[in-house]
Amino acid sequence: MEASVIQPSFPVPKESSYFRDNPPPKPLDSHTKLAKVFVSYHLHSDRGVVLVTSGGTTVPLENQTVRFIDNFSAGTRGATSAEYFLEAGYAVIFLHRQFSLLPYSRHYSHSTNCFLDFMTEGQNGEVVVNPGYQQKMLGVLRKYNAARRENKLLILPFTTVTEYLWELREIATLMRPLGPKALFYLAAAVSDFFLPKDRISEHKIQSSENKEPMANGSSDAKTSGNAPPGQGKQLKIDLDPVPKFLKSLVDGWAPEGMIVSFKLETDPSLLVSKAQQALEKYSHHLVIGNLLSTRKYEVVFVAPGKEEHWIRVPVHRRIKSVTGARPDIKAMKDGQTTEQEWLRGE
Ligand code: 9Z3
Repeated sequence: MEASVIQPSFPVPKESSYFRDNPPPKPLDSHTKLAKVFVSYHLHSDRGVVLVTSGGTTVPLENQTVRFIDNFSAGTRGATSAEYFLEAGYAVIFLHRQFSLLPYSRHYSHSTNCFLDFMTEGQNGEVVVNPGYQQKMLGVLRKYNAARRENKLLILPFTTVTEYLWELREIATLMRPLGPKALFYLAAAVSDFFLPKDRISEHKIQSSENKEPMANGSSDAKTSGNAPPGQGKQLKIDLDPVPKFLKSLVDGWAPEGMIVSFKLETDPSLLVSKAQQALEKYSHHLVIGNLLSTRKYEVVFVAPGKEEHWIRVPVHRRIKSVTGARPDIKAMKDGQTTEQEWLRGE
């Protein structure tokens, strides 16, 4: 979740107190072990290791979470980029929001076409890949198998923003021995705000009590603001700012690594200046800016001492997604590229 319009006017909590006050995710130990083995495996090879972060981060409103704040990201950028990194010879740690898109399988999931549409029944009653998809699926399958065989892809999930930050810190620290061979490609959509552990209610927030429900675990009317008469059942959410972890990443967790962050905006007039501000503030290597509405076909690279540089998908490839009617099964069987394939970056 980005918040570029309302600027917080309160002090941003320090990283150390954030990790002290917000406990680590349960699988952190097992993820750390896997990442350690993965990094050691690639440590003395020539190849770089990239941590790709991907997908949205949630902000739970209850400890036993029924409700949470989320954002739009499906993980397309991260999953697609991971494939390109693998093709370029990198080993990839793919830290992603659970159930968001994954490298390779993304070609057949989260699309308007059910994966079963890619299958058909063979002559002997066996399940086979639709002839129109054989070639492409074989290509994807080979790349996927190669990444697994060569131990080049480690997939680790997170859900909440706090889990994300714990995982990022642990993995970045483990990657430190890689020195300049470590690359951080931070495409996950990270919430700017969260509800800290000490203010989160254990149980589902109730709407039927006399006291005003609060998303901070309190039912004290003094802290709930002045609800207009008759609106006592409003839910008021009082969030804290998430610490600016990029500073910690650059200065402490991964001082020698190359760090690429993403900047998401909706207002075109803010994008480049916000990307520049991030670069000045955190002194890392590259900010890739994108707008919510055009992120599938244009991004801007902002790097220190360089002119901003736009990369755009050629217009004739874009038109397909804008004018193309939703593809029918016949067109798919004929092996034509569908709108969803275009949207997945193919
Ligand atoms: C991005 O801007 C990604 O490109 C998208 C990708 C989330 C837009 P999709 O998953 O979308 O392909 O649909 N990531 C967000 C970057 C972000 O949250 N940056 C934070 C910041 O600038 C932390 S580095 O403060």
